[in-house]
Formats: sequence, structure tokens, C-alpha cells
Amino acid sequence: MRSIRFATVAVATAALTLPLMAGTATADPSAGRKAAPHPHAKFDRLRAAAPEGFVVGTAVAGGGHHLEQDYPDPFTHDREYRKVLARQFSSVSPENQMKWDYIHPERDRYDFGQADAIVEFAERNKQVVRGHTLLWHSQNPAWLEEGDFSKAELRAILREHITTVVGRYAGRIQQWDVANEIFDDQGNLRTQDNIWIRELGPGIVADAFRWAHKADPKAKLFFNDYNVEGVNAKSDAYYALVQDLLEEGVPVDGFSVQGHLSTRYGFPGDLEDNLRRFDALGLETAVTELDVRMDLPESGVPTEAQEQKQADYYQRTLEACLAVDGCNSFTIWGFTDKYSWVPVFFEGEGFANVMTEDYVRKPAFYALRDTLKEAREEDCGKKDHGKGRKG
Ligand code: 9MR
Repeated sequence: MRSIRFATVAVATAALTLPLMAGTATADPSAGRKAAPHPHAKFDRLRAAAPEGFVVGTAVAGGGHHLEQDYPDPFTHDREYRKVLARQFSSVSPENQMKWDYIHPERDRYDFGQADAIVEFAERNKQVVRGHTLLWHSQNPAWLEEGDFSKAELRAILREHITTVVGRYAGRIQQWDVANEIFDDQGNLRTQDNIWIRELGPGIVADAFRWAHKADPKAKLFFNDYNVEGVNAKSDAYYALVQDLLEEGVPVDGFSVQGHLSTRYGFPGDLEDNLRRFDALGLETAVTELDVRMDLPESGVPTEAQEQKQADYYQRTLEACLAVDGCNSFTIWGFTDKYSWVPVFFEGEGFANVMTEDYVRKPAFYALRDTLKEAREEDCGKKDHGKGRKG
């Protein structure tokens, strides 16, 4: 198994002093300044700095909490946003636009407009797409949650939804979050709030994977959750479930950790170990929704130490993924604070992304870029000796 060790302190310290220099030396719109392109500008972009075969993604802002904000749809209306999205990332995840309430607003009507636009944008920009999500307890339309359906009808509804949505994008989605957040923090299956598990029993989860696989045999099918970064009751529950499903021949390909972290809590230092145990089962692993929120001081402006701690969390999460052979997809949950879900859901917290509201890069951005670059250089060295990333 491939193992990379990084000089964490050296990279993190350098990151603090780099922003100004790098910002003025390139023509990257995300830096908010114009200047002659630097000869190495290409590697200034996250997607280009990454090792071969390793994708760096972001959520594509739209739907969900954005609908209640006083700005228009970010993806379709913010040109600068789209520019950075295309330049910096090699993978995109619709933040809300493929969720049930968005894509299947009425029983007999699908709305594919936004999801199609994101998939087309991704293809134009040579990006892969993570589909999110098919079986979840949240953001389901009222017609479904409040409908009076028999078990047979519900089963048919889920089957039809998965077949239709996955089938529509067959061959164009790299990874699907088939089942999202099916366990609670104690490691119990959500038998009450998840309509599918409550009404149809736990076996429906395996069926969801089977139907998704049938609709798109090429897509990698994932379990995805939060608070499963470390080894704990919840990730143990996934570990046990995945073992059973693999034994039964259910087409499960991956386990992903969302990574909604807060500097209020310690960093989950056993993240790499946790990813490794799923890797050892033969699964792919991924980081799918990383952001690192913090308690904001009264001024609203974080201290340098806070920014540095945030950069460190971003970097360590990336390092853990890079260190595991089958972890080749690393996604942050948005890149600019302008559109973050965090302040809407956590009072007094924010500043969770790698760029400010004005697209100015934070130390966290540079920590990611430099860590990717280092891994790329190390991989190139290894390739010269006949070794490289798996897959
Ligand atoms: O970022 C999403 C936000 O716009 C929605 O309002 C919210 C509703 O639940 O969902 C957010 O995304 C979630 C993701 O789909 C699953 N993991 C947790 C994410 C943050 O809540």
C-alpha cells in the first residue's frame, strides 16, 4: 500500500506567507487581481497540482439553503463563480440539484434542468461528476413523505426514481452517493426518519445499490455520511454492513466521509486508519464534503491562528486521503464563503471554505495546493521507479 508522509509544519508555515506572492504572480481570477501569467501558473490550480488520477472537487452551489438567500442562483448567475469552478476543480457535486425534492418535485414529474446543466458544464470543462444522492432521510418532497403509499408502491417509486435518474446520466457520473446518512451517530440504522428503511426494512438499501448498478454499471456506488471520519460507533456500523453486503455480492464500490469539520473539536487523527480499513475490504474511499467551520470573533474576522488551524485541518484531511491507495476523489463543500451553508445552519460560526466571500484565497487554499503538488512530485518520482497510484 502506498504511503506518503508530509512535512506538515513546513508546508503550513509556508502557506501563511504565500498568498500575496502567489496572488500577484498569476492571472487567476480567484486571486481577484490581474497580472502577467506566471510560467508555472498551471500548477497554481488545484486540479493541475493534483497527482494523476486524483480528482479535486467542489459542491456546485444551488438549491437548498440558497433559495432563501437574497442572491440569484450562484451556478447560473455568478460568472466569477463559474470561472473559478472550471479553473480549479476536476470534479463537481451538485449540492442540491440531484436531490429528490429538486429533481423529482411531483410524483409524475422530474425536473432535470439544473442537473443537466451541471453535467454538461462538467463535460465542457473535463470534470467528472459525483451524483448526490438517491436514498436519504432528508430533502424528500412532500408528495413522497406525506403520501399514502402501500409498501409495494413505495418500492416501485424508489426503483423507478433510481432507474430514471441514474439511467439518464449513465456513463457520465463517476461516483454516486447511493445511500446517504443511513445511520445515526450511535451507529443505529435510521429506522424512524428514513422513509425507505422505516417502511421497507433495511434490505431496501441493498436493492438501491442493485438498481443503481443496473442503470449504470460503470458508476462507482458509495455509502456517504458525516461524523464517520474517525473509527467510532457510526463508522463501525458501516464497516459491518459493508462486509455483509459484499459477502452477499451487492454492488457496493465505495465508502466516503463527508468531512464537515469544526475547529471547535479536535481533528479526527484516525481518519487515515479508518479509510484504510475500508480500503482493505477492497472499497474505494473518498472525502466528499469537506469544510472547516469556526466560531467567529465578535468582529466577524478570524484571527491568524484560527485561519492557520483551519488550513491545518484541510491539509490533514487531504493528506489522509492521499495516503490511501483507493482514495482518489477529494471534494470540498463549496469553495467560497459567499455561498456557504454553514452560517445558515450554525449560529455564530462560519468562514468554513478555502476562499473568502470575495474569492480571495485563504491559507487553507494554499495548504491544499501545496500538499497536492508535493504528492504529485512524489508520485512522479515513484513512476520513474515503476510505481504509481492504484486505479
Ligand atoms: O449544502 C446543502 C444545503 O444547501 C441544504 O440546504 C442542506 C439541506 O439539508 O443540505 C446541504 O448539504 C448537505 C449534504 O447534502 C449532505 N451532507 C450534509 C450537507 C450539509 O448539510
